[in-house]
Order: sequence, then structure tokens, then C-alpha cells
Amino acid sequence: MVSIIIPTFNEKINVIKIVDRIKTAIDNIYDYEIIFVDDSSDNTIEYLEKLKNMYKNIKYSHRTGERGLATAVVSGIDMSRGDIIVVMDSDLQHPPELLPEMIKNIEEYDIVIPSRHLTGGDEDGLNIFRKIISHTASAIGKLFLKKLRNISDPTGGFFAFKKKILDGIVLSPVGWKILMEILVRGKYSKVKEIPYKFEKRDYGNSKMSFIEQINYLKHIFRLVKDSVDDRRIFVFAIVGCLGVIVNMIFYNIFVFCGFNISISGTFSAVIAMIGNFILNRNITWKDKKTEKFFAEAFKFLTISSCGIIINIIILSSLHYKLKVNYNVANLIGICGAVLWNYNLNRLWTWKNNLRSF
Ligand SMILES: Nc1nc2c(ncn2[C@@H]2O[C@H](COP(=O)(O)OP(=O)(O)O)[C@@H](O)[C@H]2O)c(=O)[nH]1
Ligand SMILES: [Mg+2]
Repeated sequence: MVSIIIPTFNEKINVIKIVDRIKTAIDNIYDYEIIFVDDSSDNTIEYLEKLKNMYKNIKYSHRTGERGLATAVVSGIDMSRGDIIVVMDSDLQHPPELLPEMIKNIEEYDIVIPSRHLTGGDEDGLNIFRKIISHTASAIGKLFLKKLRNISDPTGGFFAFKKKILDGIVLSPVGWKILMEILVRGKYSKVKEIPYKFEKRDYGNSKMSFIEQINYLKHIFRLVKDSVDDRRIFVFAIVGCLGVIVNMIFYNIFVFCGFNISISGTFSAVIAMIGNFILNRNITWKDKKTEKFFAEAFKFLTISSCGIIINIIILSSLHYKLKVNYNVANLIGICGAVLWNYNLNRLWTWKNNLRSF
């Protein structure tokens, strides 16, 4: 059975229209139910009540005092009886005529996503301002969350999935992007995207707002925090900053004890590197560490030493050849070394994690 979940906020007549079009598209082909999750402050609920009384396979829930598109979809999933879930907007920007193709593909795939960005698709239903926001949001999501990277349209609200990919998973989205939540937390292997045209809304207004953009960033932060692979580079950077502090403290202690600056600098760098190794082994790559402590230490220290050389090469080329300010040059050098250290440790020291950042 297919459960079609439709979040609604002040959509009135749209709910009647969408039911008509869904019926035309899949009545007599699939066994399905339609679940509206409504947070409306107008009388949309009267339209929903009418639909519920007319059709046995339509139900709705009306939430008072709570709002949010993504949590509405989660509560729709909780109410659903189907093993296949479809999520779509109520304003007909997501054409119901695509449902047969989506449902057919879900036999073979775990998630099917109609995409505005594949050849044959388009997003002319959005104005230029919304297009820019949508592309920027998608790029930010892909930068921070690996599982979004191969998806051309990971922030849309139109998709189908096998309900079992959420078995044992607790969803906790913030804001609107429920697909992003499912792509990051779900247990699936095969995703299919199909092109579609995102239509213009012809009744009512968009509910997208600035606050939802902020919620989107909060949502990304939460997903990165909860995902070992996505948060690793940030943990690595924090450990690196701690290393700088350790280095400075020991450097001052050695100088205070009367050692010359070169010796103090060398000792404090070695102590910081050992400290960083221990922290990275036990925190950053805790899930990848092996029994071979010394082999890991050797690799880590070799990589870090090369990192210092890379830092110096970048810094001096930028400063002496391109006349870049010496502090800016150092900062760029440090970034180069951090990327080198992170990726080499990922690919060599703790190598069973081969996915790219
Ligand atoms: N239940 C619920 N639905 C919402 C909420 N905000 C928006 N929606 C619905 O989510 C869908 C997408 O919203 P819309 O305003 O069309 O966004 P846009 O297409 O990005 O401009 C529509 O069906 C809205 O009625 C909400 O807070 N709660
Ligand atoms: Mg819309």
C-alpha cells in the first residue's frame, strides 16, 4: 500500500484539487491512502473534513499549537499504514501525474526523488530570488553532508521511499527539509532521481520565510553533529587548535627554563604532535583505531612532519613570490597543511574510511 503524505498550511481549495489529480493519476492502479497533516490557522480543516467524509482512503490530522513542515511529515509517517511512502506539497507545484512513475521505480529503488535539476526537469515555478536561495541551500547542504553529495535535488519536498529504510531510526528534523533528514539518517542503498517540472503555485501564497532559512542551517548543524563521518573534519580541526595551545604552553615553559628558542620550539612541537595523535586516535578516529598503536603513531607523525613542510612551502611561495601579507600567507599555509593532514590520516593512518571529504 502507498501512503501519500501531504503537509498543509492554509491551502483551502488546493486540497480538493490535489485529491482530484491524485485520483485521476493512480485510482484503479494502486492501493493507496492520502494523509493530510494540517497546521492551518484558516478553515482548511473544513475542506479536509469534507474530503474525509467523501473518501474512505483519506484521513487527516490537525495540529494546534504546533507548526513545521518536516515534523508534520514525521507525524504523517507515524499515522501511515503503507509500506511505500510518498511526500508531496499540497499546492500542486509537485505534479501528481508523476506518481505512477515514482511508485513503479520504488519497486527497485529505496528512495525515488523527482529532481528539478536533471536534464528534462526545471524549476520555472520559482522566481529568480527563490532559485538563488534554493541553489545556495543545496550547495551548503552538500558541502557539510556527504550523503547529499550525489543527489541533484536533496532539498525538495517531493519524494517516495520504502518505509522500512526508517526502521529503528528516530527522525528529529528542524524546519522544512524532511528529505535531507531521511537521506542522512535513513538506511538505504539505492536512490533514483527522475526529472520533473516544478509548477507555479496558482492558489494561495508560499509559506517559505527567512526563519526557515535559519532553521535549515540549524538542521544541517544537528545532522553534522549526529553523523560520525560528517563531523570528523571539525573534530580534527578542534583537536588541531588544542594542539596549538599545548604547543604555546610548553614552548613558554621551555623558554622559561632557559632553553634556546629553536630547542624549545622543537620540543614543544613534538609534544603537541604526540598529544594530537592521542586525541585524534581516541576521539576523531575512535571508530577506526586498531591495535597497532605504534604503527598508527609512526604514520601520524610522518604525515604531520610533511604537513609542516607543506605549510612552509605554501607560506614562503605566497609571501616571497606573490607578495601576500605574511600572516595571510601563513593562514593559507595552515589550511593547506590541515587538509593534507586530515586526508592523509583518513586514507593511510585510519584507512578503512575511504569516502572522500
Ligand atoms: N503542516 C504544515 N504544512 C506546511 C507548513 N508550512 C508549509 N506547509 C506546507 O508545505 C508545502 C510547501 O509549502 P510552500 O509554501 O508551498 O513552500 P514553497 O513551495 O517552497 O514556496 C505546502 O503544502 C504548505 O501548505 C507548516 O508549518 N505545517
Ligand atoms: Mg509550494
